[in-house]
Amino acid sequence: MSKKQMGTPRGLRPHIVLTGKCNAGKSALLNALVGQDMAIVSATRGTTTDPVHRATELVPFGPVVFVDTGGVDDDTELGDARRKRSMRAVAGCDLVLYVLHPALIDHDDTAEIKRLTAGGRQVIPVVTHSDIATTADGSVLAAVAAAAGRPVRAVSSVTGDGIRELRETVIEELRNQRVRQKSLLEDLIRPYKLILLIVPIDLEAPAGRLILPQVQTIREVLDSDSATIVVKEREVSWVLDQLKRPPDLAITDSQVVLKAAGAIPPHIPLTTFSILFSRFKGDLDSFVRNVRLIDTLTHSSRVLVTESCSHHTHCDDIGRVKIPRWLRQYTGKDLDIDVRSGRFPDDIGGYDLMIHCGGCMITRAQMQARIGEAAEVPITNYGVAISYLHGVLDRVLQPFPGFEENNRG
Ligand SMILES: Nc1nc2c(ncn2[C@@H]2O[C@H](COP(=O)(O)OP(=O)(O)OP(=O)(O)O)[C@@H](O)[C@H]2O)c(=O)[nH]1
Ligand SMILES: [Mg+2]
Repeated sequence: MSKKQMGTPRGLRPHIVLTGKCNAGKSALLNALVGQDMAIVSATRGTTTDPVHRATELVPFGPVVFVDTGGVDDDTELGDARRKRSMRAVAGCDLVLYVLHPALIDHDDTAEIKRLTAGGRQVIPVVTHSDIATTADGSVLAAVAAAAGRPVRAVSSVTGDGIRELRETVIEELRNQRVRQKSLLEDLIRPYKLILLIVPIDLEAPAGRLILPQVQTIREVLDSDSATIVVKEREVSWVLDQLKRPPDLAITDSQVVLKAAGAIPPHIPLTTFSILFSRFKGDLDSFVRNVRLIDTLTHSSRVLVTESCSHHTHCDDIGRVKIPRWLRQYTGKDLDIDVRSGRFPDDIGGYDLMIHCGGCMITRAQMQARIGEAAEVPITNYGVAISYLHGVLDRVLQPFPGFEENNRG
């Protein structure tokens, strides 16, 4: 794999999950699709256990992540736990390849595909072993195609028959999804706009580079034939003095939003990187609605502050120290605040409010899956909460057309 492919963060790569029964040929199909022996293939049932993520290049589409999973019919002692993990991988993916063995296919597969397609998820059914003279039951195949809403593909991972065509179908689907996908600066930018980015360089800033939300924003500005000026919060007034005309939009890191709101005159639209990400990956409407629940918290309220990355990130200090401090200061209440990275705790239902990180390292589908998993617990996020706790939420929502009227509390 080239450095360039390695360099594309997982949060920007579509995730394709291979699922289906044990021994259906999921791992062999993954290897055939990417043209490499990435996954372990064997005639033993249950070879793949936990989901295995493989970042790779799907030529000629670009960087993706394939997720190879254990069989949905794993009936071993650990089967239940494994199935749950596979379901979590499926919940956060962009596309499912449902792999079928011609001799094993039955209506359990139809039911599974129906479950998977619920909510609009795209599922491509693939029958493997086309090199072996085993014919699948025609009526079940028809039911499978109907459940998936598309034809069943036939392939052989051994001879490579049908693999090129399947790869083309996968790429076409991913390209369609990309066209439908909104961008970070959707509705906010047109060519020849000047965008001011406010980026604090403090002790938490990673050495020698910018963080992903900042880089992604700069890239989108360039893609829109516009220009950015990147500046630390202390130089904002100086930069504004140098300009012949004010910037069309200012975007600040949430942590210095108060300073930015003070330095940027009210006629210049101002928002935060986190608000952009809330809209891009999460659900800005409900985050804004739910953040107002902070005002209803009492001494016995339980709050979960959670981030999707389980490794040490630059958000660590924001989630662990700053947000809990700001929350207690704002409410004046001795709140019961838990901070968790990675998976949600099992007793999620016991929380009155969840404050989630911006999810810059995960895909939109994965963020949406986490919102779904939060179920009944009202969820908002770091960026919306930080602006709210600093009293500037209405200001940073102003750049979004039509947002204020509908969502002002
Ligand atoms: N002839 C033939 N054999 C295949 C094909 N696809 C997979 N196999 C064989 O089927 C067996 C199971 O393949 P795997 O890819 O390991 O199946 P899996 O679905 O990943 O199985 P688990 O990880 O155990 O759930 C292996 O012996 C493969 O070599 C195919 O298209 N044709
Ligand atoms: Mg396998």
